Amino acid sequence: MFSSLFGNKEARILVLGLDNAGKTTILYRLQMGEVVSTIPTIGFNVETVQYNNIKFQVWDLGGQTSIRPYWRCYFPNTQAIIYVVDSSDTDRLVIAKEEFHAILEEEELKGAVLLIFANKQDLPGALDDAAVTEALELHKIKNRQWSIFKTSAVKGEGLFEGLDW
Ligand SMILES: Nc1nc2c(ncn2[C@@H]2O[C@H](COP(=O)(O)OP(=O)(O)OP(=O)(O)O)[C@@H](O)[C@H]2O)c(=O)[nH]1
Ligand SMILES: [Mg+2]
Repeated sequence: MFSSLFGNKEARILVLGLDNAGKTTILYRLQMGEVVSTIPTIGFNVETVQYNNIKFQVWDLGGQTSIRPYWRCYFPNTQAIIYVVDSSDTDRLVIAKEEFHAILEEEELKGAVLLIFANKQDLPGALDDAAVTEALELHKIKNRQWSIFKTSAVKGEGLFEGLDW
């Protein structure tokens, strides 16, 4: 009753992207406000992030090639995807694009809004949001809500702007 009176909402968010993109770093930056040292995620991490009257249940899944097929186990009931890209890893942007467009085809995710983080903006040579938009072919997205933000998980920049959206 309390939450219905005061408008507390809950949202289930999946954080996806290639290995080393910064997903786990982003999760703990959002949750604790700190940079934690990470190891490659085998499986998942899940944390609740309370922000602006919304309780975000944030699922961070491992991004290595061999475990990407398991992402789909987490698709049901997802309101939003945060797709994290290492903007400095230009060699793998094509793979990042292919994985992203495969996600767009998923029936269970048809209703999910799409928030893209062009992460690692602090690194020299990182592509900006316009270049990542181009590389991921975001303009091909039809009838979906999407937005892209420049982020640096290590500096703590851009992440909450994305959540605000
Ligand atoms: N310079 C810089 N490094 C970052 C940033 N975000 C993450 N990293 C680093 O990138 C490496 C990988 O970060 P993780 O958060 O473990 O990556 P992940 O996407 O969870 O990787 P998997 O669990 O293997 O899917 C770590 O060394 C992080 O410290 C960033 O914004 N800038
Ligand atoms: Mg991880």
